[in-house]
Amino acid sequence: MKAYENILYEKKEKVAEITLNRPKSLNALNTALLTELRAALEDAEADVEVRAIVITGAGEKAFCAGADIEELLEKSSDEASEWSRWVQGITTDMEKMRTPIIAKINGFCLGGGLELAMACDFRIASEKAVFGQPEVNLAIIPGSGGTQRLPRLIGKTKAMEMLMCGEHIDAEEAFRVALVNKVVPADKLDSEVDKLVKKLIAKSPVTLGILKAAVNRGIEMDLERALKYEAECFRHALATEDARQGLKAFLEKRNRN
Ligand code: CO8
Repeated sequence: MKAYENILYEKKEKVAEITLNRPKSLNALNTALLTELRAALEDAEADVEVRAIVITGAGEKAFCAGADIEELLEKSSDEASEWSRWVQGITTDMEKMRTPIIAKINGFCLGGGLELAMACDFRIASEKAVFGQPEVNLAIIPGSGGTQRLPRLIGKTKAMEMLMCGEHIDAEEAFRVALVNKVVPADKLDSEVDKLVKKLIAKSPVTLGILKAAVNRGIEMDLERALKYEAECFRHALATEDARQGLKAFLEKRNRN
Protein backbone atom coordinates (compact mmCIF):
# COMPACT_ATOMS: atom_id res chain seq x y z
CA MET A 1 0.00 0.00 0.00
CA LYS A 2 1.41 3.41 -0.98
CA ALA A 3 1.83 6.09 1.67
CA TYR A 4 -0.32 9.10 0.88
CA GLU A 5 -0.07 12.55 2.46
CA ASN A 6 -2.89 14.47 0.80
CA ILE A 7 -5.52 11.79 0.50
CA LEU A 8 -6.73 8.86 2.58
CA TYR A 9 -7.21 5.54 0.80
CA GLU A 10 -9.29 2.93 2.51
CA LYS A 11 -10.39 -0.39 1.10
CA LYS A 12 -13.45 -1.80 2.86
CA GLU A 13 -14.41 -5.14 1.40
CA LYS A 14 -15.30 -4.39 -2.21
CA VAL A 15 -15.19 -0.59 -1.97
CA ALA A 16 -12.24 1.78 -2.24
CA GLU A 17 -12.88 5.09 -0.49
CA ILE A 18 -10.63 8.00 -1.40
CA THR A 19 -10.82 11.03 0.88
CA LEU A 20 -9.37 14.34 -0.32
CA ASN A 21 -7.49 15.26 2.81
CA ARG A 22 -6.43 18.90 3.01
CA PRO A 23 -9.26 20.12 5.27
CA LYS A 24 -7.40 23.32 6.27
CA SER A 25 -7.69 24.55 2.70
CA LEU A 26 -11.10 22.94 2.17
CA ASN A 27 -9.46 20.05 0.28
CA ALA A 28 -8.23 22.33 -2.48
CA LEU A 29 -6.62 20.46 -5.36
CA ASN A 30 -2.89 20.99 -5.67
CA THR A 31 -0.49 18.95 -7.80
CA ALA A 32 0.59 16.77 -4.88
CA LEU A 33 -3.01 15.82 -4.05
CA LEU A 34 -3.94 15.23 -7.68
CA THR A 35 -0.87 13.03 -8.21
CA GLU A 36 -1.92 10.90 -5.26
CA LEU A 37 -5.55 10.86 -6.38
CA ARG A 38 -4.49 9.58 -9.79
CA ALA A 39 -2.32 6.85 -8.23
CA ALA A 40 -5.14 5.79 -5.87
CA LEU A 41 -7.63 5.62 -8.74
CA GLU A 42 -5.21 3.50 -10.75
CA ASP A 43 -4.70 1.18 -7.76
CA ALA A 44 -8.42 0.79 -7.24
CA GLU A 45 -9.07 0.14 -10.93
CA ALA A 46 -6.32 -2.49 -11.06
CA ASP A 47 -7.64 -4.26 -7.95
CA VAL A 48 -10.11 -6.92 -9.10
CA GLU A 49 -11.67 -7.02 -5.63
CA VAL A 50 -12.73 -3.36 -5.89
CA ARG A 51 -16.25 -3.05 -7.31
CA ALA A 52 -16.96 0.61 -6.51
CA ILE A 53 -14.96 3.73 -5.72
CA VAL A 54 -16.19 6.52 -3.44
CA ILE A 55 -14.54 9.95 -3.48
CA THR A 56 -15.23 12.33 -0.61
CA GLY A 57 -13.72 15.24 1.29
CA ALA A 58 -12.19 15.31 4.76
CA GLY A 59 -13.79 17.44 7.45
CA GLU A 60 -17.32 18.72 7.90
CA LYS A 61 -17.12 21.67 5.57
CA ALA A 62 -16.05 20.71 2.09
CA PHE A 63 -15.93 18.06 -0.57
CA CYS A 64 -13.47 20.28 -2.39
CA ALA A 65 -13.24 24.08 -2.84
CA GLY A 66 -11.54 23.78 -6.22
CA ALA A 67 -8.01 24.21 -7.48
CA ASP A 68 -5.50 25.45 -4.93
CA ILE A 69 -5.56 29.15 -5.67
CA GLU A 70 -2.15 29.73 -4.09
CA GLU A 71 -0.53 27.17 -6.40
CA LEU A 72 -2.49 28.47 -9.37
CA LEU A 73 -1.17 32.00 -8.90
CA GLU A 74 2.40 30.75 -9.24
CA LYS A 75 1.80 29.25 -12.68
CA SER A 76 2.64 30.93 -15.96
CA SER A 77 -0.11 30.76 -18.56
CA ASP A 78 1.76 27.98 -20.39
CA GLU A 79 2.16 26.02 -17.18
CA ALA A 80 -1.52 26.57 -16.40
CA SER A 81 -2.54 25.21 -19.79
CA GLU A 82 -0.29 22.17 -19.40
CA TRP A 83 -1.69 21.62 -15.89
CA SER A 84 -5.23 21.91 -17.17
CA ARG A 85 -4.56 19.20 -19.80
CA TRP A 86 -3.03 16.98 -17.12
CA VAL A 87 -6.01 17.37 -14.75
CA GLN A 88 -8.40 16.85 -17.67
CA GLY A 89 -6.54 13.57 -18.30
CA ILE A 90 -7.32 12.41 -14.76
CA THR A 91 -11.03 13.20 -15.05
CA THR A 92 -11.29 11.69 -18.52
CA ASP A 93 -9.58 8.53 -17.28
CA MET A 94 -12.19 8.31 -14.51
CA GLU A 95 -14.88 8.13 -17.18
CA LYS A 96 -12.94 5.39 -18.99
CA MET A 97 -12.53 3.26 -15.87
CA ARG A 98 -14.63 0.09 -15.57
CA THR A 99 -15.34 0.74 -11.89
CA PRO A 100 -18.34 2.88 -10.93
CA ILE A 101 -17.26 6.04 -9.09
CA ILE A 102 -19.47 7.85 -6.60
CA ALA A 103 -18.86 11.40 -5.38
CA LYS A 104 -20.00 11.63 -1.75
CA ILE A 105 -20.46 15.37 -1.43
CA ASN A 106 -20.39 16.57 2.14
CA GLY A 107 -20.03 20.34 1.73
CA PHE A 108 -18.58 22.95 -0.65
CA CYS A 109 -18.18 21.48 -4.11
CA LEU A 110 -16.73 24.32 -6.13
CA GLY A 111 -14.62 24.94 -9.21
CA GLY A 112 -12.21 22.04 -9.75
CA GLY A 113 -14.09 20.18 -7.00
CA LEU A 114 -17.30 20.24 -9.01
CA GLU A 115 -15.32 19.32 -12.12
CA LEU A 116 -14.01 16.27 -10.28
CA ALA A 117 -17.50 15.36 -9.06
CA MET A 118 -18.89 15.70 -12.58
CA ALA A 119 -16.43 13.08 -13.84
CA CYS A 120 -17.91 10.60 -11.33
CA ASP A 121 -20.82 8.34 -12.30
CA PHE A 122 -22.97 9.33 -9.32
CA ARG A 123 -23.17 12.41 -7.11
CA ILE A 124 -24.85 11.94 -3.73
CA ALA A 125 -25.02 15.15 -1.72
CA SER A 126 -25.64 16.16 1.86
CA GLU A 127 -28.28 18.87 2.39
CA LYS A 128 -25.38 21.10 3.45
CA ALA A 129 -23.59 20.79 0.11
CA VAL A 130 -23.05 23.90 -1.99
CA PHE A 131 -22.17 23.86 -5.68
CA GLY A 132 -20.69 26.34 -8.08
CA GLN A 133 -18.21 27.24 -10.77
CA PRO A 134 -16.93 30.46 -9.17
CA GLU A 135 -13.83 30.78 -11.37
CA VAL A 136 -15.28 33.82 -13.14
CA ASN A 137 -15.11 35.70 -9.82
CA LEU A 138 -11.33 35.19 -9.91
CA ALA A 139 -11.33 36.37 -13.53
CA ILE A 140 -10.39 32.88 -14.73
CA ILE A 141 -12.43 30.05 -16.22
CA PRO A 142 -12.77 26.36 -15.34
CA GLY A 143 -9.94 24.27 -16.74
CA SER A 144 -10.82 20.72 -15.94
CA GLY A 145 -13.97 20.12 -17.91
CA GLY A 146 -16.34 22.61 -16.25
CA THR A 147 -17.22 24.45 -19.43
CA GLN A 148 -17.84 21.14 -21.19
CA ARG A 149 -19.26 18.66 -18.68
CA LEU A 150 -21.59 21.11 -16.92
CA PRO A 151 -23.64 21.98 -20.06
CA ARG A 152 -23.63 18.31 -21.09
CA LEU A 153 -24.98 17.33 -17.67
CA ILE A 154 -27.52 20.03 -16.92
CA GLY A 155 -28.07 21.80 -20.24
CA LYS A 156 -26.61 25.01 -21.63
CA THR A 157 -29.13 27.43 -20.10
CA LYS A 158 -28.42 26.75 -16.44
CA ALA A 159 -24.74 25.93 -17.09
CA MET A 160 -24.13 29.30 -18.73
CA GLU A 161 -25.78 31.02 -15.76
CA MET A 162 -23.63 29.12 -13.25
CA LEU A 163 -20.45 29.73 -15.26
CA MET A 164 -21.05 33.40 -16.04
CA CYS A 165 -22.57 34.53 -12.73
CA GLY A 166 -20.30 32.35 -10.60
CA GLU A 167 -22.92 32.07 -7.86
CA HIS A 168 -23.33 29.14 -5.52
CA ILE A 169 -26.40 26.93 -5.68
CA ASP A 170 -27.63 24.83 -2.76
CA ALA A 171 -28.13 21.07 -2.79
CA GLU A 172 -31.85 21.31 -3.44
CA GLU A 173 -31.26 23.42 -6.55
CA ALA A 174 -28.47 21.05 -7.64
CA PHE A 175 -30.96 18.19 -7.42
CA ARG A 176 -33.63 20.19 -9.28
CA VAL A 177 -31.28 20.76 -12.22
CA ALA A 178 -30.10 17.11 -12.12
CA LEU A 179 -26.55 17.96 -11.15
CA VAL A 180 -26.80 15.42 -8.33
CA ASN A 181 -28.61 12.09 -8.04
CA LYS A 182 -29.84 12.48 -4.50
CA VAL A 183 -29.78 14.86 -1.52
CA VAL A 184 -29.95 13.51 2.02
CA PRO A 185 -29.50 14.88 5.55
CA ALA A 186 -25.80 15.11 6.45
CA ASP A 187 -26.05 12.27 8.99
CA LYS A 188 -27.54 9.96 6.33
CA LEU A 189 -24.90 10.60 3.67
CA ASP A 190 -22.71 7.59 4.49
CA SER A 191 -25.62 5.16 4.71
CA GLU A 192 -27.15 6.47 1.47
CA VAL A 193 -23.87 5.94 -0.36
CA ASP A 194 -23.54 2.48 1.22
CA LYS A 195 -27.00 1.62 -0.12
CA LEU A 196 -25.98 2.66 -3.62
CA VAL A 197 -22.72 0.74 -3.37
CA LYS A 198 -24.63 -2.41 -2.36
CA LYS A 199 -26.86 -2.07 -5.43
CA LEU A 200 -23.82 -1.70 -7.69
CA ILE A 201 -21.93 -4.58 -6.14
CA ALA A 202 -24.89 -6.88 -6.82
CA LYS A 203 -24.52 -6.25 -10.57
CA SER A 204 -22.02 -7.90 -12.88
CA PRO A 205 -18.84 -5.75 -12.78
CA VAL A 206 -18.11 -6.58 -16.41
CA THR A 207 -21.57 -5.41 -17.44
CA LEU A 208 -21.22 -2.17 -15.48
CA GLY A 209 -17.87 -1.52 -17.19
CA ILE A 210 -19.42 -2.07 -20.62
CA LEU A 211 -22.38 0.18 -19.70
CA LYS A 212 -20.05 2.97 -18.56
CA ALA A 213 -18.15 2.83 -21.84
CA ALA A 214 -21.37 2.76 -23.88
CA VAL A 215 -22.67 5.91 -22.19
CA ASN A 216 -19.42 7.87 -21.79
CA ARG A 217 -18.00 7.14 -25.24
CA GLY A 218 -21.33 7.10 -27.03
CA ILE A 219 -22.37 10.52 -25.73
CA GLU A 220 -19.41 12.06 -27.56
CA MET A 221 -20.46 10.60 -30.93
CA ASP A 222 -23.18 11.48 -33.41
CA LEU A 223 -26.27 9.32 -32.94
CA GLU A 224 -25.61 6.98 -35.85
CA ARG A 225 -22.07 6.14 -34.73
CA ALA A 226 -23.17 5.99 -31.11
CA LEU A 227 -25.87 3.45 -31.92
CA LYS A 228 -23.32 1.32 -33.80
CA TYR A 229 -21.07 1.57 -30.78
CA GLU A 230 -23.96 0.53 -28.55
CA ALA A 231 -24.53 -2.56 -30.70
CA GLU A 232 -20.83 -3.40 -30.36
CA CYS A 233 -21.07 -3.02 -26.57
CA PHE A 234 -24.25 -5.12 -26.59
CA ARG A 235 -22.31 -7.87 -28.40
CA HIS A 236 -19.59 -7.75 -25.72
CA ALA A 237 -22.15 -7.86 -22.95
CA LEU A 238 -23.96 -10.85 -24.48
CA ALA A 239 -20.67 -12.71 -24.88
CA THR A 240 -19.91 -12.66 -21.14
CA GLU A 241 -20.45 -15.60 -18.81
CA ASP A 242 -22.37 -13.23 -16.52
CA ALA A 243 -24.89 -12.60 -19.31
CA ARG A 244 -25.33 -16.34 -19.91
CA GLN A 245 -25.97 -16.80 -16.19
CA GLY A 246 -28.25 -13.76 -15.98
CA LEU A 247 -30.46 -14.79 -18.89
CA LYS A 248 -30.62 -18.41 -17.71
CA ALA A 249 -31.43 -17.36 -14.15
CA PHE A 250 -34.41 -15.33 -15.39
CA LEU A 251 -35.83 -18.27 -17.32
CA GLU A 252 -35.31 -20.52 -14.31
CA LYS A 253 -37.11 -17.92 -12.17
CA ARG A 254 -34.20 -17.34 -9.78
CA ASN A 255 -31.73 -14.55 -9.02
CA ARG A 256 -28.45 -14.49 -10.93
CA ASN A 257 -26.35 -14.27 -7.73
N1 CO8 B 1 -7.50 27.24 -2.76
C1 CO8 B 1 -6.69 27.47 -1.70
N2 CO8 B 1 -7.14 27.70 -0.44
C2 CO8 B 1 -8.46 27.72 -0.28
C3 CO8 B 1 -9.38 27.49 -1.35
C4 CO8 B 1 -8.83 27.25 -2.63
N3 CO8 B 1 -9.62 26.97 -3.69
N4 CO8 B 1 -10.63 27.59 -0.86
C5 CO8 B 1 -10.52 27.86 0.46
N5 CO8 B 1 -9.23 27.93 0.80
C6 CO8 B 1 -8.68 28.19 2.15
C7 CO8 B 1 -8.87 29.64 2.56
O1 CO8 B 1 -7.86 30.45 2.02
C8 CO8 B 1 -8.81 29.53 4.07
O2 CO8 B 1 -7.45 29.40 4.44
P1 CO8 B 1 -6.92 30.18 5.77
O3 CO8 B 1 -7.70 29.56 6.91
O4 CO8 B 1 -5.47 29.85 5.79
O5 CO8 B 1 -7.24 31.61 5.58
C9 CO8 B 1 -9.46 28.17 4.35
O6 CO8 B 1 -9.41 27.46 3.12
C10 CO8 B 1 -10.93 28.29 4.75
O7 CO8 B 1 -11.59 29.08 3.78
P2 CO8 B 1 -12.43 30.39 4.12
O8 CO8 B 1 -11.88 31.05 5.35
O9 CO8 B 1 -12.52 31.20 2.88
O10 CO8 B 1 -13.82 29.72 4.50
P3 CO8 B 1 -15.27 30.38 4.31
O11 CO8 B 1 -16.22 29.46 5.01
O12 CO8 B 1 -15.28 31.80 4.71
O13 CO8 B 1 -15.56 30.31 2.73
C11 CO8 B 1 -15.58 29.26 0.56
C12 CO8 B 1 -15.62 29.06 2.08
C13 CO8 B 1 -16.85 29.98 0.11
C14 CO8 B 1 -15.52 27.89 -0.09
C15 CO8 B 1 -14.33 30.12 0.20
O14 CO8 B 1 -13.19 29.53 0.83
C16 CO8 B 1 -14.06 30.21 -1.26
O15 CO8 B 1 -14.74 30.93 -1.97
N6 CO8 B 1 -13.03 29.46 -1.75
C17 CO8 B 1 -12.60 29.55 -3.12
C18 CO8 B 1 -13.55 28.83 -4.04
C19 CO8 B 1 -13.11 29.02 -5.47
O16 CO8 B 1 -13.02 30.12 -5.97
N7 CO8 B 1 -12.82 27.89 -6.16
C20 CO8 B 1 -12.36 27.90 -7.53
C21 CO8 B 1 -10.87 27.81 -7.55
S1 CO8 B 1 -10.21 27.95 -9.17
C22 CO8 B 1 -10.53 26.45 -9.87
O17 CO8 B 1 -11.00 25.53 -9.25
C23 CO8 B 1 -10.12 26.35 -11.31
C24 CO8 B 1 -10.00 24.92 -11.77
C25 CO8 B 1 -8.94 24.86 -12.82
C26 CO8 B 1 -8.67 23.47 -13.34
C27 CO8 B 1 -7.84 22.62 -12.51
C28 CO8 B 1 -8.59 21.77 -11.56
C29 CO8 B 1 -7.82 21.08 -10.51
